[in-house]
Amino acid sequence: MPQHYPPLVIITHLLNILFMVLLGRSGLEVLAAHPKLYWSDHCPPGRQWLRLSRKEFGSDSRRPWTSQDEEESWNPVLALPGRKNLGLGRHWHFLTLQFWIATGVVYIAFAVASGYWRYLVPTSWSVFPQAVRDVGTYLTFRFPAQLPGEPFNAAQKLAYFAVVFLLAPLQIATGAAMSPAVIGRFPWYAKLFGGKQGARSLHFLGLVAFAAFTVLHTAMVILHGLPEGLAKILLGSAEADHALAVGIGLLALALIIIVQVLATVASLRSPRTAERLTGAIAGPMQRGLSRLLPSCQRYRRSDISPYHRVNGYPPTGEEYERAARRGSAGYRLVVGGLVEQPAAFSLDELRALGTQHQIVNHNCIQGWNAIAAWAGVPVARLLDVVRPLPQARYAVFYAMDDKGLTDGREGRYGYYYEAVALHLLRHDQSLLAMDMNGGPLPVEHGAPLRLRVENQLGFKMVKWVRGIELVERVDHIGRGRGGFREDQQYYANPVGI
Ligand SMILES: Nc1nc2c(c(=O)[nH]1)N[C@H]1C(S)=C(S)[C@@H](COP(=O)(O)O)O[C@H]1N2
Ligand SMILES: [Mo]
Repeated sequence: MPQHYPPLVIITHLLNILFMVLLGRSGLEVLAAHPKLYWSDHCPPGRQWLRLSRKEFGSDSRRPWTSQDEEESWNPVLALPGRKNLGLGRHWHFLTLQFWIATGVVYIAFAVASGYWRYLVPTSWSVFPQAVRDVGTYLTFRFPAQLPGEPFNAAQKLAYFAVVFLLAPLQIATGAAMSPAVIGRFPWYAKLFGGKQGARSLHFLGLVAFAAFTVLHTAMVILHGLPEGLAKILLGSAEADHALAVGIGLLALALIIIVQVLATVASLRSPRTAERLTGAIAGPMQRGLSRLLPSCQRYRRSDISPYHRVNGYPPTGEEYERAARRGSAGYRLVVGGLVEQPAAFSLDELRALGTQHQIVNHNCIQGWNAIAAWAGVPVARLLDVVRPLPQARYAVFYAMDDKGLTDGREGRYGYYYEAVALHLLRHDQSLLAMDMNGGPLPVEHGAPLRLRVENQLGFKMVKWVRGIELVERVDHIGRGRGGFREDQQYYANPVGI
């Protein structure tokens, strides 16, 4: 039988606490961006099963609202980094996720190799009735006996088994079921959890279960006698120096808290630097998923959501009003930059390139989704006409909404734009849409023309497109991060998760 508390188990346990706290706090930041949970993939406004916000918006609301108005600002003690920083919260979440999984893999590999797994995995049915009796014993304020030759009693063994082998994998599985690239490529996968919103709800309940386990587990360790416990775990014997053991324990706790404070303060004070550092580690995963998993969604007409949220207020201002008065007949899509054949297209000319129809799931970065039918011209057809030069790597989609006018109170400014890698635009379901749900594209959803890239998050799908520029690099455009939301909200580009 292996040693009861091998050093590797202790080290991975401490790292696990650190990463779980980072994951939990950054997860709350993500939740704050849309603090509502549903069981239905239509996210019907007002029909959530949980709302962690006082603000109420209904589908019949009389004043115009967009999904960004639903976002909440949560306290930086609770959320990482707090104060409406969805972009950075996501970077922290995906960065930590990789370290957390790596720690888990090391732990499991060690448990299997050393035989330690026998302490965690019930190998006989008798553990179950014994665990029930153990809980009864706990309820009479006594401690149940350990299993013979093992460090835990039956109730502990089952609880630890459930956390390591059920709860942790469930969190990973439901997390993946929220990725637009994963569910764009494998729509059946989200359905395993009752859709993306089912996965999102379960992911939140998983967090609650982790938190409940942590509170109970810590309370038990303290009740069992913290100094002896720590001496046994950290120094190998209950008789070892208690003061030393408690000292080491406090040091570990202090380190965990210091990391939280540093991560939070750095993110709030120097968001651009924090974005560059965390994004460097979280980015490859986003890029890989975006590249490898093109969307092939085929929902049915009956799947179309009765209500499709809007994000981004429609353009205002003189220039737009003048254009709107001319109507779609006067509209020209200008395509230029690194192309052999710069051109301007009317909507009819675009239609003449050949249209395509798709019923797909729209995933907003904030957390809501909705299913709609879109029709328009595949971007690949347009690229075939203008013929990008070999050095062109991105297409930049420029929009007509000046955020200083439409979203100014959030401190945002400049025209909306997004750069999308050319290889993503060549995917089958990358579309310049002119129709939605069988009718002309409504103004709030991007009339006369909006982009659809179905394995990405919603913010890449520029509405009210007025021009496209092909470029090799994006660092000279806006603040140089590849899009309005990347520049001003620290989102990632591309976004496969
Ligand atoms: N021009 C422009 N395009 C935009 C936005 C915007 O604010 N301006 N918001 C984006 C975001 S964050 C999302 S989720 C989708 C929302 O599309 P919808 O309003 O049709 O639901 O549009 C994207 N395209
Ligand atoms: Mo969004």
